[in-house]
Amino acid sequence: MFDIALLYSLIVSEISTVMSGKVIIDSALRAAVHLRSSKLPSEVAKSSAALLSSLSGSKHTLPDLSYDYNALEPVISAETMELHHSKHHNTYVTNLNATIEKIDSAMTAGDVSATIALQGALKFNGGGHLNHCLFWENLSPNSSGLSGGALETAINERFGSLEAMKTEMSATTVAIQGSGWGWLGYNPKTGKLDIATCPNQDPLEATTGLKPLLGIDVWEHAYYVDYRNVRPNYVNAIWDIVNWDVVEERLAAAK
Ligand code: MN3
Repeated sequence: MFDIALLYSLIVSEISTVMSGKVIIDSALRAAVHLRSSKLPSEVAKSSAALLSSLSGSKHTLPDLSYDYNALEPVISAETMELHHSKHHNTYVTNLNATIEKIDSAMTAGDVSATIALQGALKFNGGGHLNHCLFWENLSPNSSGLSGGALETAINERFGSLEAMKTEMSATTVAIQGSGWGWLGYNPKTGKLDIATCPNQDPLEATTGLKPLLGIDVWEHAYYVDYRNVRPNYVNAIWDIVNWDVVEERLAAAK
C-alpha cells in the first residue's frame, strides 16, 4: 500500500529544503512518486506531480554572460547579443522548464504515450539551452589564440594546422541547410577531433556521441542584424572572438 504519510513528510521536507536553499531530497521524492504512481489515486498523483514541478530543484535558468553585450563588437553587435541572449536563449529556458513539468506530470500519471510525445519539445528546447550555454562560453572579447597545449597538438594531428581546421569547419558550417550548428567535437571512440553539423537545436553529444568543444550557431537570429543573409562573412569573422582557453579546457575534460 502507498504510504501517504511518507509522501507528505517527503513533501514537507522538500518545502523546507527548498526554502533553506538546499534541495537534497528532490530525487528521493521523485523516485517515490514515480515508483508508486500505479498505486496512487489519480488526484494525489496529479497534485504530487504539480508539487514536484513547482518545487523541483531542476529549474533551468538563463546564465549570465561573462562579458557585456557590446564586448564582441564589431564581430557581433550589442543588438544581436541582447536579442540572442535575453530573448532567444531565454525562450528555450522557459519552454524547457515547461516541458519538464509536463514530462513530470505524464510520468507520474504513468502515461507513456504522453511522455514520448514530449520528447521532441525536450530535444528542441533542451538542446537550445545546452547549445547556447556552450556558445556564450565559446566567445570572448579577448581571443587568446592557441596555447601550444593538447588542443593545438590534436588540431595539427587531425587537420594539419589551425588554418586548415578553420577552413574546413567554416565550409561545413556555412553549408548547413536551414537552421543549425557547426561543431568541433572530441570523438571518444577514436580519441581524435571531428567536425560535425546538427540541424535545428539537436545537441551534439546526445545525437552524435561527439563531445562538444566549439560550436557555431548559424540560425539567422545569430547573424542577420549584422550580416543580413551573408552567412559566410559571419562564420569567417567569428574566429576573431573564439575563446580557445575554453576549448582547451573542454578537450581536457572530454578525455
Ligand atoms: Mn541561437
